[in-house]
Amino acid sequence: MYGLINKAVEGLVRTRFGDAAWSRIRARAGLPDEPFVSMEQYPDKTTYDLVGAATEELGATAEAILEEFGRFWTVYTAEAGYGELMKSAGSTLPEFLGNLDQLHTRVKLSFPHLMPPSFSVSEQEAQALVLHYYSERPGLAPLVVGLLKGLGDRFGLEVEATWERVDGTRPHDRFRVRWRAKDATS
Ligand code: 1MF
Repeated sequence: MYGLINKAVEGLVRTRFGDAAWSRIRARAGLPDEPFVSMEQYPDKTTYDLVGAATEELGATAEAILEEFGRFWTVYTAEAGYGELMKSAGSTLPEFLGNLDQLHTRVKLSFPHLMPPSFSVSEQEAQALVLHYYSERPGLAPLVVGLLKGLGDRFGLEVEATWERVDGTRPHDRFRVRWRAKDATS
């Protein structure tokens, strides 16, 4: 994956747990003490190893770390030069989710090695929908839960999401997403 992903993991760990925690996680993942380069390609294994090392150092589950990362990513990318990209995808949660494939098509025009997942929306209601997530990369459904919650933060919504694996001709993860406006006090 593009180094931007690993930089974001580093940013999350450093801001939430400090520089020392990051040093230990990086070392435990067997990675050299060198900065990640956003536009360079890294093996997916690098990212998975970082998540694995973080579970051990922080005593948290991979699911919890992936979810936290997903939430962080929506803010991180908006601040790391992709604010316009995020804006262009929509100003409501359902609109944004319906535009995710277009968003990735746009990124891939500039960064052709992108291996984007694919999303589609079904069963849309006033405050609920079903999101289908197709990815070449295994095990990342909890990350998508975090992305949904991060988008909720972005749009002032409290988001609940449950997911299940769907087998068949096109295996994927299916999320039942529900939201309501966050009240002003929370
Ligand atoms: O293949 C990739 O490197 C890759 C990287 C990031 C593929 C997808 C993504 C984004 N995606 C990550 C989790 C899913 C992984 C998977 O199933 O394969 C999150 C998608 C997403 C969902 C909800 C809301 C927002 C989302 O992302 C917005 C986004 C997506 C891509 C980028 C930025 C924001 C992006 C921009 C530039 C990139 C790479 C990704 O590459 C760079 C970066 C800096 C300099 C040069 C190239």
